[in-house]
Amino acid sequence: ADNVQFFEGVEKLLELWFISSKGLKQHQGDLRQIPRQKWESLLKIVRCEIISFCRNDQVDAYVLSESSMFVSKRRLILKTCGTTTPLQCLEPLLELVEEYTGFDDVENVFYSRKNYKKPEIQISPHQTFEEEVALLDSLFSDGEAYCMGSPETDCWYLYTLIRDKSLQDPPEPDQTLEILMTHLDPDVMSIFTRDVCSSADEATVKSGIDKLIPTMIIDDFLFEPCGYSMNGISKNGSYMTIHITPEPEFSYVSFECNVSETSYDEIIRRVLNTFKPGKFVVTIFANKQSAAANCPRELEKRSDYLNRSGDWLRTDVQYCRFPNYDLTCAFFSRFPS
Ligand code: PUT
Repeated sequence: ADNVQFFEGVEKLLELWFISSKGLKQHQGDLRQIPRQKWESLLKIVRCEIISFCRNDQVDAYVLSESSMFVSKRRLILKTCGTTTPLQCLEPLLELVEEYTGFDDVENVFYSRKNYKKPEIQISPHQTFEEEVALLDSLFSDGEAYCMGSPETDCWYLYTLIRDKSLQDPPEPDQTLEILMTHLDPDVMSIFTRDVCSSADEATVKSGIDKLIPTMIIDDFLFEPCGYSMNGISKNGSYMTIHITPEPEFSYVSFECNVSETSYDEIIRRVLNTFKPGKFVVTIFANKQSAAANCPRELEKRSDYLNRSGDWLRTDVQYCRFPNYDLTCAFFSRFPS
């Protein structure tokens, strides 16, 4: 209907790893030393705010009015949707980090996003990837920009630093799985409305989100009149996060986690059976130290997902080898039955 106010669910995802030029071994700094009020001021620049918080010994997890933020010793993940402006906060963020933690260098940056549904409503520098890259290039000397898929239809953009080796020796294991879904099943999406569920917890259980990675402690939020966000954290420091824009005209769901698995096949199938998307893009990053080191290759070889809730065929795939990570980005569409 024409009276439905459009919302851009597609997130901008920024992941930064900090390091000290004096080496990490003796370094006492920790991003969690940055006071809450400083994060709040920074998030004002991004045009969002904190609405919920949970933590464990390894990671602080914030649910934001527009998605999520995870803060651990030297890694920051800021994922924001709508018309937020995360790259506007980058310069003040680097200053804040140095002031409170002593980290004086960035080991790596990953800035990524899917193509927006409505780029014209975004605020500078986020209207085009070229403008985003120009800002990132003004702060980092060794960044490269990539576009996977087709800019004419569905694509996924990435900016990352290309350095010969990790500054930390040996590098710590790291991996990330992301699934970005559109054209979702309207019956599933209705769960994430106040008409159908009266609490976030009800939506989490009814949809089966609580079963996707059962070891996660969940902090969830159901928006008024609709929309849903959750963060999950587990004792070993891994996280998951899901954000849902349920309106049928522009439905969008993102799933992300960094659990260490030798195969992501099972988690991907669970996510597909839970949300039943019409289309989705999967990205897997893994470094050589990770138990998931072979997962980017595994995804590269997968040409379909044939499941109880649908058959999806691959429409495009790209495999990239970076100095410290392998990455696969694969696009799938539901096969008409
Ligand atoms: N979103 C980027 C993930 C990179 C590896 N942790």
